[in-house]
Amino acid sequence: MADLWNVDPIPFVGTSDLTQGLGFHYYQPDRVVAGKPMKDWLRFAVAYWHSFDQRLVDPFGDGTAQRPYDHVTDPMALALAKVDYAFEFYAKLGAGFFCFHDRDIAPEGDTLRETNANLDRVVDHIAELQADSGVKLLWNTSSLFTNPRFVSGAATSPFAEIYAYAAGQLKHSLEIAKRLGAENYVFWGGREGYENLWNTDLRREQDHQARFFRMCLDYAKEIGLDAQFLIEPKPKEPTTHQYDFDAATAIAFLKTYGLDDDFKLNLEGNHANLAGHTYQHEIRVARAAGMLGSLDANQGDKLIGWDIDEFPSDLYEATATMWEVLAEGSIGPHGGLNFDSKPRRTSFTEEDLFRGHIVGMDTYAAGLLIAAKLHEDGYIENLVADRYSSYDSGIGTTIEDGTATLTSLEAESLDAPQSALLAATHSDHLESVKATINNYIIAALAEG
Ligand code: XLS
Ligand code: NI
Ligand code: NI
Repeated sequence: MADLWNVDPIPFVGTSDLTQGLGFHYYQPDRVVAGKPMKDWLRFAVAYWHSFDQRLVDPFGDGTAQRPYDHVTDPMALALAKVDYAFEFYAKLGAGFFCFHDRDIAPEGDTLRETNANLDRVVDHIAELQADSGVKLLWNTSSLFTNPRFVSGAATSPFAEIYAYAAGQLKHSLEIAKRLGAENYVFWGGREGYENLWNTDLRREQDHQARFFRMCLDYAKEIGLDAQFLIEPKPKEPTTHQYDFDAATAIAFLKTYGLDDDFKLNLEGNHANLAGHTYQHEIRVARAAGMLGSLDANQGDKLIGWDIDEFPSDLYEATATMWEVLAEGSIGPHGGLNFDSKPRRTSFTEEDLFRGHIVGMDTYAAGLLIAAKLHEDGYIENLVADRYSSYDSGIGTTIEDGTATLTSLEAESLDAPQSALLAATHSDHLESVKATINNYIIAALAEG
């Protein structure tokens, strides 16, 4: 392996040295857990924008990042060089997938035609390295929010010229998805929302957005692109209100416009929190609708409101996430865990970029081990089955099969004593459920 990064390939070190930051303590790609190798459950992806473009800026300070390609100054040469660095990074980390926005990988020209030409040169190089390495494209997407032209949105822009430009840009992005064998294609509506309702025609903007998605589906069909389309919900930031607010809102939008058969959801931990939900909530809502597509693994900070995209380190959250994934059988039909995450500004070295991914991969590998142990024992399944068991016979069955009426249910209830009704509800023991989950976390990690 070339040595573009000043870091050796990351080894598995197990749990003997608990402080080794450049080794995996839990992640072993080929270890079989719950019937599948870890790497197939987790399908880790590196996010191009955070890992290779992001300079670690915040609203109050310049970038601090030190990257091994910083000496390259020509924008096109830099774009091409970064591809080499990126593929060596994937190999040293052992990540099988990557994700990118069109504008992450190549500089824009003055016209869309020039921009597409720049893009194609870099895509050619990516295609070569994908063929050499076997690393796959989990998804690509189009940045319809970075360039100033998208200041008022793209598919929801009040200005038809901008809408048209976005559509043209998207067309090429779908062609790239096809060329690079993308398994999914993501739509994150960064500026598809509003800043203020007084100057916004909400209904018209949503109709336009649905029309945009329909055109994308039609074009994908035309070119034979079979990537799973995904919407990534987020409630706000950069807009005051984003239309794909959360999983439930995105599902309602897709159903309203008859797009629900062709889309699933890409869910992000930090976005869930911004919407006032847990990550598990968003995943469960998507699962309930048959719409779990993929996961953007990151976490927010309890004390900071915005989307700060920390690498995930919260074991409890990773356990809940992987419990949902095990219950589902996979992360959606073609999903994976994309680290939509960046190191903190104080973690600016090359090594730190590896450390960030390592903690994320290890956290999810540990979450998988814990969740597998919970599933193996059927602890949660049994608990939930027991809690709803009154629907499995008698009056409960009549409710579920649709034969119950208000009159039949009233007859059951008129003379039922209060004490019996209250006793029937005591099946929960939520405090001991929480304690048991803690016990599973400790026991599974002790086993390693
Ligand atoms: C921003 C989003 C973005 C999407 C892809 O908050 O998470 O990074 O994942 O456009
Ligand atoms: Ni994301
Ligand atoms: Ni995000």
